[in-house]
Amino acid sequence: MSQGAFEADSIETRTNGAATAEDTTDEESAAEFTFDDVSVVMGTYNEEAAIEKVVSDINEITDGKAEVVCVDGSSDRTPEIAREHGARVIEQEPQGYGVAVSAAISAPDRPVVVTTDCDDTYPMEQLPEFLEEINNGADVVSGDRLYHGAAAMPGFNRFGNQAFAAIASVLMGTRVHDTTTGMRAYRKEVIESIEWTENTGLSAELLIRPLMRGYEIREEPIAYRERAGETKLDPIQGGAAIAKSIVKVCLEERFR
Ligand SMILES: Nc1nc2c(ncn2[C@@H]2O[C@H](COP(=O)(O)OP(=O)(O)OP(=O)(O)O)[C@@H](O)[C@H]2O)c(=O)[nH]1
Ligand SMILES: [Mg+2]
Repeated sequence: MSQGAFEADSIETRTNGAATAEDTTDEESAAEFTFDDVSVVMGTYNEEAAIEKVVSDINEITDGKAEVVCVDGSSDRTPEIAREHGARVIEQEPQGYGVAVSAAISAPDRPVVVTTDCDDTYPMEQLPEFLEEINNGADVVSGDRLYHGAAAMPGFNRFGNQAFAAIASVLMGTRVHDTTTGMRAYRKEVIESIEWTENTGLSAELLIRPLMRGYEIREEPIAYRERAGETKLDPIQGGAAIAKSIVKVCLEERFR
């Protein structure tokens, strides 16, 4: 967030202050997207405890209009349950978060892609706010779990996520508050214009590269719930991989 760059109509949403579609008279940019234009995508790896709730929430909030895509590496009933609830399932050997999410964001043809985790931590009830921010000119809307304190997040993870945001902010020269969130909305053009390289660090990369290329990024405060089912991330190994990705990606973007 650059100095004094708050949205006029909202004191909560934080923006990096880049030029927005609102600033242009381009007719295509001004078109309003609806949930018929949205795909909600996720990696799913043995998420039997959460898959039904997550897909049902999306169907309910979007009136069944948003497409749901799961890139699945499960050995449990996750893919069957996903299909029963109308999701499109793409099967893939489990190779980590970023490999799954990378395939998931590339799969849809729709112009707006939303990522989430399949663990019921993210508030699908806030999907309308994410779409509204896209319609108001954001290229990327990034859910900020830390704004409301993220009490449901384990303390170690909360500290790590604050540290990642601080490091990325210093390296980018722009204040961001949550670089590792799983819930974001992207204009598909942004995804198509950038090559992604990271695995565990993909979430941070998906924020840093667009921001450093001048896309309009807005952080939207979100509620964050306790995870259903087992975590797939080792906090020490995963944390080290994320820190390394942040430094690497920031330096690559700085010197490209
Ligand atoms: N297909 C696939 N999905 C994966 C893989 N690893 C993680 N996921 C999914 O990616 C999402 C994020 O993983 P999480 O375990 O929630 O990781 P996290 O959010 O960093 O950790 P928590 O804070 O414990 O939720 C979940 O929906 C996982 O099921 C994988 O190797 N393959
Ligand atoms: Mg998660």
